[in-house]
Amino acid sequence: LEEKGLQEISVANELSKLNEVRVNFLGKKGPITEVLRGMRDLSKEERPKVGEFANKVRDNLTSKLEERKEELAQAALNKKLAEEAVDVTLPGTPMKQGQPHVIQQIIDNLEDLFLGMGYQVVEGPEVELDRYNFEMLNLPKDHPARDMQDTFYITDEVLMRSQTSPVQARTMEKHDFSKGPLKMISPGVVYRRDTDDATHSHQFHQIEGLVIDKNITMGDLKGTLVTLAKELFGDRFEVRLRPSYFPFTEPSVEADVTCFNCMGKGCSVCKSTGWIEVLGAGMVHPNVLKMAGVDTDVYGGFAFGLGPDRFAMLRYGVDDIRNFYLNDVRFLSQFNKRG
Ligand code: FA5
Repeated sequence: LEEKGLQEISVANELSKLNEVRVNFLGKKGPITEVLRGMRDLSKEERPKVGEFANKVRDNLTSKLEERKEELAQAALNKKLAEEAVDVTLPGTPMKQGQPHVIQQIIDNLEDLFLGMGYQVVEGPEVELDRYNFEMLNLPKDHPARDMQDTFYITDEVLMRSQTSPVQARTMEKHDFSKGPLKMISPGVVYRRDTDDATHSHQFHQIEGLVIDKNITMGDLKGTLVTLAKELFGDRFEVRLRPSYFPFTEPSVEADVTCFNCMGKGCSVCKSTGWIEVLGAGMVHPNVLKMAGVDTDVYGGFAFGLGPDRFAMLRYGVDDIRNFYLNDVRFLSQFNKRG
């Protein structure tokens, strides 16, 4: 019986089979239990001998069962580990990589350029006070030029900024000129009640630029704008400065770049002018400097505000600004620098 039990234990190759063997041999209805139960019919002399023998067989089978159980558990674990092993030499599954939005790429590019020229990058709030968005920029409450930027008002005094120029006013006000000149750019989102069309969006980006120092001239402004245009477009496009009007600069200019769509011939994108307006600029108005507490006998400066959305259109030949805001990955992934 013992031998048969041991034999069955050694060939049981699954835990369930092993359990069957245990029930068959050691269970309540098994032969060993039966022998132990039959002891009362034995004589006094036989009882201890048979008892001892039966117990030995039971203990032996029990310990072998335990051993085999361990073995099977170990084998199952080994099998599982082998199955789950990762073959590190197999090629991986390619993962789609995201990238900054194309307009952010233009902003990053310009930030790098201006940081290299010693400018600092400053951010300002999108929900702005009328005071910074208009008043400190030489646009008192009833100034007719406020109509140039149709603005989303939240209350009489609070609005969605219509330009990044309020960051100029905020930064000038805080700057300590005894520590050196002020050179800053400020990228960000601005809002206007403009009707959306191919070149206008009600929410778009601007980058403000401001330099305040001694002996700043219009020549410094022009040099800076040409450097900027060359960086983004290379020599393919022409830049022209046109006299313009902004309440916060005097004199003021607007810069146009050759229309990418018709290369200057005139088409629907540029409304037949051959040019696309990309920025406004000028020499900072003395009133603006004075309101920010800058000594106009010593300091002067230039400022510009450009539209990265329009720059992105020009650089990549995108004929409708609204494409940038639809968030269609098929469109946006064309501008994946990582390929
Ligand atoms: C301004 O906003 C002035 N703050 C710029 C400035 C700064 C002038 C400092 C002088 C000194 P303007 O309204 O022209 O100016 O807008 C500047 C640029 O923003 C435009 O040249 C154009 O590129 C872009 N822009 C204006 N309106 C829209 C619009 N609705 N959608 C997309 N881009 C726009």
